[in-house]
Amino acid sequence: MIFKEDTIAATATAPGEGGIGIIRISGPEAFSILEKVFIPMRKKMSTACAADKSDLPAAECIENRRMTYGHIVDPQSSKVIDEVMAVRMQAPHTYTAENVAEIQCHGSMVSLRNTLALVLRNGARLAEPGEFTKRAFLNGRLDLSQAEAVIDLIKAKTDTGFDSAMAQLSGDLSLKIREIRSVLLTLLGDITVNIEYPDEDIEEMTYDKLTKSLSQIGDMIDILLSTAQTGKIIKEGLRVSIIGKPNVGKSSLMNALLRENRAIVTEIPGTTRDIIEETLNVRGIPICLTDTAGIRDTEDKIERIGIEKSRESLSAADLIILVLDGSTPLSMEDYEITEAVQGKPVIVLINKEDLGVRIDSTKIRGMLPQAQIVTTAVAQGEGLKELEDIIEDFVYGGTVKHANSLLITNVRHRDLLEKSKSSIDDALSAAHMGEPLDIVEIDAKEAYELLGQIIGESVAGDIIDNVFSRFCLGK
Ligand SMILES: Nc1nc2c(ncn2[C@@H]2O[C@H](COP(=O)(O)OP(=O)(O)OP(=O)(O)O)[C@@H](O)[C@H]2O)c(=O)[nH]1
Ligand SMILES: [Mg+2]
Repeated sequence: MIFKEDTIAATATAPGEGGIGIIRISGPEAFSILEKVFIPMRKKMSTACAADKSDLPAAECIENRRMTYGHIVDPQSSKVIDEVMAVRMQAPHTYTAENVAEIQCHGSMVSLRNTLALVLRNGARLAEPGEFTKRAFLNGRLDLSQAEAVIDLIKAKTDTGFDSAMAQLSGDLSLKIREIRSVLLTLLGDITVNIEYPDEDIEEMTYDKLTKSLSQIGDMIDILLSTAQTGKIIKEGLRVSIIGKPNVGKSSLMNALLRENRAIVTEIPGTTRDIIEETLNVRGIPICLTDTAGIRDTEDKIERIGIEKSRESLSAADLIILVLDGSTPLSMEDYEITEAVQGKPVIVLINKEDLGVRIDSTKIRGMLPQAQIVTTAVAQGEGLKELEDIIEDFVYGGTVKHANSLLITNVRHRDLLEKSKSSIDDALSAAHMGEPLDIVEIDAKEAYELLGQIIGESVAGDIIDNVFSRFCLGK
């Protein structure tokens, strides 16, 4: 890990036009660079620049953490680049824990480009993606899992995703990891004392105590891991595919869930011939919803290609909604599709309830024991709430929602938790077999190291570089 003590700068706002655009500068030269390129409106300055002190260096007219009005001026050509507000923030109480200056320009690409170029010409280096947050980590203001939460926060698509990232940023995950590590550390200490000083008058480490303590640690890791499936869905979205034979109401369902007329709906079987994909938010769960062509035997070349795509979408889905026309008895086509979803997570919709139900749900339950069954009339908006309840239940797996918004959403964290759990399991089976303490100790130590990597203790430089390379510029 190379930590260069230089001064970095970048545009912190998203590229494009906007009301304002911000240039951020961090490092030892941040203030002196600001002083070179920014001329505050001194005449209007009051207390900070008392009496007639117009000879004062610009920086002294800019109070710490106070927005100051002025102009960005090229010191070489004296050309005015933009009219701005600037602020300087004294280390260590800043985002990076270094001296930070920020310039609020007009949100024009030209102004931002020219201001940044000027800042770079006057001593700053262009920041790498994520470098500001990386400095916050290297300066000890955030641990690694908190720094990673910043990316998730920026990229969150739903309130739930945002809440979970906020929980991680505020240190909830770090706290849990430190808690597990401290229990483990106590155990490691007991083991060491028993190995090194067996004759001393100390509490003996029995195998019973050892296995109890290891199981307790394993359970703590498992509780965190149990949120990983939900966490993945909250972060990446749930892929839901609507399938069924033609004319059962698949596109009507998509439109009803989206609350807009996205897909064409007609009484003609075979209306949808291609895959239609849309993203939506069901109670904070990001969903990638696919409406497909009705599956049936057909001579139509285009429809056949569409049906092939329907089958592909079916195998890629996390959850399938199988729609049936409840007003007619099950047909051969329904049986075939039911066969295709065997063993997969599926919700069966018995639709068109308003026309009378002629499908026996016990028959469906017999064919698809894993399925949840809902009766709906999607054209009338009937049964949608129940459907959303089932989707929500599927994602949260019946576990208490919101009580603890901390979810394992990061693959790196999940990976390390799984590895540390398996080391604890190894230690546990060694203990069960009555292996010598130092054998148990090796695996327990391994778990301690792995958990440390989640929060960035005992972590190699290349992993850190990898984490921060995924940030956007200016963050
Ligand atoms: N009575 C009643 N009609 C419905 C209901 N849902 C859909 N329909 C009607 O059923 C017909 C077919 O609906 P679509 O949503 O196009 O069906 P689809 O499954 O997408 O059909 P394909 O795209 O051809 O596979 C339309 O005339 C809808 O208005 C319902 O709950 N009740
Ligand atoms: Mg359709």
